[in-house]
Amino acid sequence: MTDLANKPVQQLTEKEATKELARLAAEIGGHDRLYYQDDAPTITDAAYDLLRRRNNDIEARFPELIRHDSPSRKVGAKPVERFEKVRHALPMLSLDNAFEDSDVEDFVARIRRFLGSKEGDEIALVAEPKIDGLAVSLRYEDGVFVLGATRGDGAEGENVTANIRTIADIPQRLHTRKPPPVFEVRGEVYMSHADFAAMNRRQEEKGEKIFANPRNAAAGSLRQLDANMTAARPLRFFAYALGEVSEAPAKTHWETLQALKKWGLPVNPLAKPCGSVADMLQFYRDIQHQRAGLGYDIDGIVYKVDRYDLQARLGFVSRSPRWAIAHKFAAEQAESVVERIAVYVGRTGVLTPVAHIKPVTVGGVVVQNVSLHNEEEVARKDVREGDTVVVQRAGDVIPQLVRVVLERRPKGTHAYKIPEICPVCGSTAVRAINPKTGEPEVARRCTNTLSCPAQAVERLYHFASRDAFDIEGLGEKTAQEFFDLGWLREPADIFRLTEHADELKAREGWGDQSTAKLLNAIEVRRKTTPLDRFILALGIPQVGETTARLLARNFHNADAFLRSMYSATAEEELDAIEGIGDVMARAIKVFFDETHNRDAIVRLLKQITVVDVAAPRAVNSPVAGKVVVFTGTLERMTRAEAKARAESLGAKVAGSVSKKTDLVVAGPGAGSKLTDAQKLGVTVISEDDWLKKIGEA
Ligand code: D41
Repeated sequence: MTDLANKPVQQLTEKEATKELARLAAEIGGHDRLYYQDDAPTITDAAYDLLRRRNNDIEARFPELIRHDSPSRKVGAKPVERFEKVRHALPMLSLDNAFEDSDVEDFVARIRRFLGSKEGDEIALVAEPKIDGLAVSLRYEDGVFVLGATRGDGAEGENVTANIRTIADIPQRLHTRKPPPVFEVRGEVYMSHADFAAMNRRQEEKGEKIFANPRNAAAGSLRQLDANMTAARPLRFFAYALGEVSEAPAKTHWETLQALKKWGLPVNPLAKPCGSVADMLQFYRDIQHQRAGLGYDIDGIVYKVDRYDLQARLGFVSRSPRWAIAHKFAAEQAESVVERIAVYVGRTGVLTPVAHIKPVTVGGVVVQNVSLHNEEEVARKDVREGDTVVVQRAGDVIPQLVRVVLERRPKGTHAYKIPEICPVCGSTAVRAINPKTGEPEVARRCTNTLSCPAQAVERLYHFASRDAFDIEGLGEKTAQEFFDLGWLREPADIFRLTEHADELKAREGWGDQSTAKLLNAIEVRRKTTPLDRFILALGIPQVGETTARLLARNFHNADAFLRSMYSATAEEELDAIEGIGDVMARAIKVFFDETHNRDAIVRLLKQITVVDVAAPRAVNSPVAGKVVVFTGTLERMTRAEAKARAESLGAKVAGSVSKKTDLVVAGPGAGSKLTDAQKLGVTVISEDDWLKKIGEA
């Protein structure tokens, strides 16, 4: 393997190249995770760049071997300050709108008149769903993707090539042996409903911005200055037109769609040829019925004249082609009155205000609850109890509150204020500061992470998960089942599940074996879980694996850790740890200040024994575990440096000499500590001897 990793790219066989690309994808992917998610890179930037360069060189030699998960799709480039402007080789036109059936009839009649077509002559058109995303232009030169741009104002857009490369739907090369020298494709970047919901859930858990709809999410994701952010977002693409091309693949729009599909570009599967206005309106109604189940937002139907020669004759007026039109679905809106604004607590402790409105039918569905997302959103729209509001169903799925009808606001209303205590458990609810931006998160959260009923299942499941207590068999479903039975309310209950062994064995889906297996897994963890996993399991906001490990290595055992967290100086002590900033320190302190959390930890520690964690690199060091005292003037380093170095080697540095002291390092001018050491018979060495001892002389 190492031999292969060093073999010059020019000498690789195809088989070796395949192997190398697989290795590089895994390796670079791993380094990306360490860098972007854990903030803990393990190689230098230069070494990382070398891996990437090798990957790119191999791909240049064997383009057909480019992997779907290739690092070249994930960029790795530094974030840009802002996007470069690009002029579109051919302007990106806009679409005229039709709202009524008669508008569509007029559209076709206009075309017939313009072309002078005779009665009975069929004008072939293509109807396709109008994707509610954002339009982009992709440029391929000799079949290779070279430029991706947003539509912008139609004449000039932004260069988002690096971001486009991360979209798995979009091929880096056209799948054809003879690609035209220049080939521009236009289409829509969008996000599916499922991916949108999952992404918003993740955003919410991280306390980051929630997007109002898939379109905004797609736009926000595509316009990330750091392409690595885009790569983490599930964007998709449908192609629907050509831009500048040195050679068109066909003479009609329909055939072009088929060619695009063959060349590896996704084309909407619902597009359909139509021969008459009746066909077009039938298609419109068919799709309208399928709309809610499509899995992505569409906001209408686009009709296009099929033949390119006719398109050319029709030309365009101002910025819209005469040969195409968008038949919009009516925005489904209705008015209602806000009866009450209630607050719900999600599984991650986030407080979400929801407007309960007088039931109203919007697009055939009764709406009575509308999420207001967060307190900033409520303030922005200034929604109050008693207000008349306009609601709509976005993409026909999620009801939204569009605006307040201010003219109809009754007298004596008050601006809404979100409660600062959790409505479920009564604990304080706070808006944490995002460590990256220094701004408060939009989400307000209940701080009773461990025993708030609203968060219980999520927390229990997290507690037992692989990176935390690693209790196999206690997944989300089981945690929910036990919670519903009343057996599990907080982490301590996990270790009392044995009390329910007989009942469990008798339950549907459980037997002697699976019960024994689960209880055994729990017993094993009762005494084998190390401090870092324990800390991670607590679910302290902002504390991930890396921070949990840092804390564990710093405090070594649960006692010392908790004592520090409950002390008045907790924040300073945390702040002093390399890798923990003041925002993080504050978040941790808030967690331990909540008495519900303290009580839950006390109950938990009655059940389990947490295994100590050694300081890193303590092994093999000649001073590991030794208690060392520095005294006098050190000449080769500062006192702080000496202390940090000794601690990193596993020594404990004490401030005064006692029976427990193993070693005193004395420089010139040493006073009482030196005499104490001599009295107690503690070994005294010079600074030079110390450096020799730790191998740094
Ligand atoms: O699905 C769409 N959003 C869509 C947009 C589509 N299916 N076809 C389109 N066709 C055009 C022309 C006819 C001008 C090539 C479009 C758009 N334009 C368009 N998207 C945004 C502005 C214009």
